[in-house]
Amino acid sequence: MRLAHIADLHIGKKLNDFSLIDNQRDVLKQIVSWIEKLKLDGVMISGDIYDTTFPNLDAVELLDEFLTSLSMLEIDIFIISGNHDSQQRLSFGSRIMEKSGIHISPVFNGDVDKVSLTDEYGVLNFYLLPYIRPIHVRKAYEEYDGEGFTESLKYVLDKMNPDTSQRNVLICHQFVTGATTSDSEELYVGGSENVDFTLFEKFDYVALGHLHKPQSVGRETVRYAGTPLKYSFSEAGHGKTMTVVDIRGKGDILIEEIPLEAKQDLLELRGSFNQLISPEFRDSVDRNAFVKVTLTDETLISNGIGELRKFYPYILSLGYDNAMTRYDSNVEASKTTETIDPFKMIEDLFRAQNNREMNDMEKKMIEELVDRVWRPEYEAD
Ligand SMILES: [Mn+2]
Repeated sequence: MRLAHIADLHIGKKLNDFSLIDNQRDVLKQIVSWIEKLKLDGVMISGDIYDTTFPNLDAVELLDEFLTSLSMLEIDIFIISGNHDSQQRLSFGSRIMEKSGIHISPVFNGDVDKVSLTDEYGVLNFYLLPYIRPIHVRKAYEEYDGEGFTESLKYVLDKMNPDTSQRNVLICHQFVTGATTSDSEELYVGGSENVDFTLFEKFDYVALGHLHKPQSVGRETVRYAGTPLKYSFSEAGHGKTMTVVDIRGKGDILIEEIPLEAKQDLLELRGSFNQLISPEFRDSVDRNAFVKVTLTDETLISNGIGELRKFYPYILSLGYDNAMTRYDSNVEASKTTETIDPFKMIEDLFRAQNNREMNDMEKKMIEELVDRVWRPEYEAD
C-alpha cells in the first residue's frame, strides 16, 4: 500500500500581517495532484491541520476544499489533531465522514482509534493518536498518575498493544528526542516534552507531525513529514516535501520524497539601503518573495521599512547589523563622588552606545555644547 504522509499544514497561518491562504491553497492542490498522479492509496495527515484552535473562515473553507478533492480520489484519509488544533472542533462530523473514508482521531479518551485495511500482503493497522500530554493520559486512565512525556506515551502505546504479526502504522504528533527544531513550532512551555524513539519499536512506520523540518529520527521509518511551506526564516534552507511511504511486507518499507513548490518563497536580504534599492540588486532577487532585510548602514534609515516596501512589497521585518547592534556594552554608573568632566562623560556614553569614538565634527559639537552649558555665568553661587 502506498500512502502520502504530510503534516503541520497550519491552515490559516499568517506571516506577520500577510495571509498565507493563497500559498496554502496552491500547495494543497499540488499535494492532491501528486496523490492522483502517483495513484496513492491514502494520505496520513499528522496534526496541526489548522494554525489555531479557532480557525478563521478562509481556513475552514480551504480545509473543506482540500478534503473534498481528496475524497473524490476515493482514497483513505487519516487525520489526527496536533497541539495547535482543537480536538473537539476538528473531529466535528467525523463519524459521518468515516463513511467517505475520512478517518479523524476523536477526542482522546484513552482508546486509540484503529483502522484496519487489507492489501496483498495482509492486514495493515493504522492507529490514530492525537497530540497528548501527561495530563490527558492521567484524565483518561484513573489508575495512571505519571508525570513525564515519555512515560505517559509509553503507557498509552502499551495499552494499544499492537499485534506485531501484522503491519502497524502509528500516526502521532509528538517531539521525538534528537530531531531538529525550527522557529515556527510551538513547543511545550517548560520543555521536556521530548519522547524517546525506542517507544515505537512495535510500529513498522511512525507518521509524525510537530517538527517542521522533514526528517527521520532514530530510524528511517520514524519520520516527520515537515510543513508543506516554510513558516519561519529558520526554514529558509529547508526543501519542503511530501513523503511517500510504500508499505509492502513486514519490514519492507520504501520512503520517497516529492518536492513541493512554494508560490512565494522566503528570502533573507542583506546589504546597505542603497545597495538593496539599486536596480541591479532588485532585478537579481525574487521580489514576490517574503523578505527579511538586514541593513548594514551605520546610520538608521528614516522610515526604512516603508521605503523598502516600495520595492519589496512582502517585506516582513527590518533589522540592522552595524557597530551599534553588534556589541552589547554594559554602562556602569560612576561610583565616584568627585566631579566628572562633562566632556569625558559624554565621550564614554557615545562609545558605549555606538561602539566607536566620536569623529572630529562630533567632538567639536560636544565641546561647544559643554562650553555653553557649563559657562561660569550659569553656575549658581
Ligand atoms: Mn506544527
